[in-house]
Amino acid sequence: SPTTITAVDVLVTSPGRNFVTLRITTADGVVGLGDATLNGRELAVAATLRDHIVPLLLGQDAHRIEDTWQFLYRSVYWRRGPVTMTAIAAVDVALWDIKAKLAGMPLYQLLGGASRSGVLAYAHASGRDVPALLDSVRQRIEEGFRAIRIQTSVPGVRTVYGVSSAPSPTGRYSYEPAKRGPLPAEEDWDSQAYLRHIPGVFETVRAEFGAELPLLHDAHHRLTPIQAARLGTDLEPYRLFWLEDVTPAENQEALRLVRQHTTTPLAIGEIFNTVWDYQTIIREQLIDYVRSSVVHAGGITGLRRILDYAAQYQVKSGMHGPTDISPVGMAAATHLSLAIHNFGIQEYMQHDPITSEVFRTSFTFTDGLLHPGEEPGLGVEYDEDAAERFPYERAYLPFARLADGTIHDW
Ligand code: GCO
Ligand code: MG
Repeated sequence: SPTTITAVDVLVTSPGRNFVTLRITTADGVVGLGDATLNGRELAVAATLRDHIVPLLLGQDAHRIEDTWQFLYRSVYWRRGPVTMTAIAAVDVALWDIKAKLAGMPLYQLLGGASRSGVLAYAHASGRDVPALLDSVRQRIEEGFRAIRIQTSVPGVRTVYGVSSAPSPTGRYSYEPAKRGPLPAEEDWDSQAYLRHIPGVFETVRAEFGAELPLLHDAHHRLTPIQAARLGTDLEPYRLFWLEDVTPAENQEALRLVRQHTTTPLAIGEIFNTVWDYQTIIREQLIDYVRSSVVHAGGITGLRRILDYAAQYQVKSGMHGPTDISPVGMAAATHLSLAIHNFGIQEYMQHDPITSEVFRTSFTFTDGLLHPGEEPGLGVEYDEDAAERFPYERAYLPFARLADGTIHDW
């Protein structure tokens, strides 16, 4: 039939950073793209797709999205996990791209149509000291952002998550955690120094930019429950939009203690991959925002299931959108964010300009809002010739040690 899958390609490229893309082609020549990028473990997903999943897709009907999702989820037997769920996500998104192209509609139309005029996006601002941070916030506001994530250095700590140390080759002063090279970079950490420093930073940012600007912060899984409760309480005067990943992600119960102590809204889940990771924290209303991306939580199909569950408990979306979500993943996020009812906010870290030599996108960013555009499907094209100019380079995320050498959560 015309919608039979006749080719599936796993494409690895590194325009500015590594990306894995799945390309599915039907007998009629309709092409769908899915993002399969798992930062620092890219080739594991590429191998799962190439060696195990591609043979299962050839000859199948591209229209059967739900059945394909269930087949890939249940037939693996070893369910869940980031590698499997990222691979499933890439297939799922590529099939949605094909279905929307065949329908002649932008994907958000198939997902129920627009629920809003645009998708509120937040940017990253960071600085090695407070004046540099304030400059970074100003720059983001000038770029049009209406919500800003604040990360800053901590006195006495050499390198801190979320703070850029140097401008990129293209001049953009942005933070990129994955470092090319044979070994991961070692960073250091001191939770007490961090807890002492951060509230004053937010006090200064609020004093400078006023009460209305939505401010976010990411604690990147580093605190114990009682430390997280302290931070949430200390930040209450500054009315954060959210405080993200305060405790390590494995322990859902940890958030009970945090929640008892603070009204600072909580977000978690960028490293979760199924609804089961959220079971307790959504049912007990321990969080306010779901951080999962389309890419790491089983695609449009997987993430929509999580968000429908979340909606029953007034929990909203806050999809992960760092540079390690490729333009394909960002496009999918924008379509889904436009369509769902319980949208909260969308992270938009912005790719290095060189990335657009490979990925041609049609989503737009205007006055603080993302819009997926009106191209049929996802609205992303992959330039294979350009991609070949940027071969894969091994890159690792950093890890952290305390002053006495103990490994800490990064
Ligand atoms: C975020 C994230 C990222 C991650 C990165 C790891 O909130 O955007 O925490 O910065 O660290 O995606 O690959
Ligand atoms: Mg985060």
